[in-house]
Amino acid sequence: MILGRTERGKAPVEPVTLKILVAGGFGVGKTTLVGAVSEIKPLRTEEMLSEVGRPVDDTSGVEGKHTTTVAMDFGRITLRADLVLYLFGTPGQDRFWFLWDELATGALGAVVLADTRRLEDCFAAVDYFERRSIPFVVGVNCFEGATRYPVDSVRRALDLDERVPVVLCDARDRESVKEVLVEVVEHAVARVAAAREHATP
Ligand SMILES: Nc1nc2c(ncn2[C@@H]2O[C@H](COP(=O)(O)OP(=O)(O)O)[C@@H](O)[C@H]2O)c(=O)[nH]1
Ligand SMILES: [Mg+2]
Repeated sequence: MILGRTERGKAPVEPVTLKILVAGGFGVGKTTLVGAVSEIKPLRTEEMLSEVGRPVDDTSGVEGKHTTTVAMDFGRITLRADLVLYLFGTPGQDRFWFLWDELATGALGAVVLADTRRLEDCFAAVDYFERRSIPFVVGVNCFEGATRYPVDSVRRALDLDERVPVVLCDARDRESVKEVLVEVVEHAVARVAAAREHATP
C-alpha cells in the first residue's frame, strides 16, 4: 500500500498520560482498587503490621488487614488507546503525610475512597484536595455488611461542593473501578475547561 502524504512519516499516536491519585483512610481499599485495574503488576511496598507499627496504625474496624502500604501503590490503566492513567495510591497513615505534596504534583485529579462505617477517615483527604483545588470524586467503597447510604447523604455528611461527583463502587471490581476513573477524568476535564473559560472571557 502506498502511504498518502498525511500518513507518511506520521509518528504513531502517543497516548495522553494522566496522573490520578487514590486517597482515603487506612484500610478503605486503595491498594485493592489499584490492583483491580492495573495492567502492570502493582508496585507495592506492603509491610507486615509489626508490633512497632501497631500503636500508630489504628486497625480497629478494619477486618483481616495485616499489611500496610509503607510507600505507595502504583498502577497503570489504558482507558482508551489514546488515554493512559497512572494511578498513585497515597499512603493512608498520618506518619506518611510528607509524601502527599510530592505525589500531588502534576496530578489531574483524585479519587477519595470512603467507607460509610468510618467516613471521618476520609475527611483529611477531602480537605487536602479542596484546599489545593485538585479535582476529585468520592468513591464510596461498598463493603458488604455496611449500610448503603444514598450518595446525597454521603455528600451532605462530607459537606461537598454540589459539583463533586459521589459514586458507589467496589474496589475489587475492575469495571466498577474503571467507572470511577472515567468519572474522575471527566470531572477534572470539565473543571479545567471551566477554569480556562473563566480566565479568557
Ligand atoms: N468486602 C470488601 N473488602 C474489601 C473491599 N476493598 C478492600 N477490601 C479489603 O479490605 C482490606 C483493606 O483493603 P486495602 O486495599 O489494603 O486498603 P488500603 O489501606 O486503603 O490500601 C483488604 O483486606 C481488602 O481485601 C471491598 O470493596 N469489599
Ligand atoms: Mg494500601
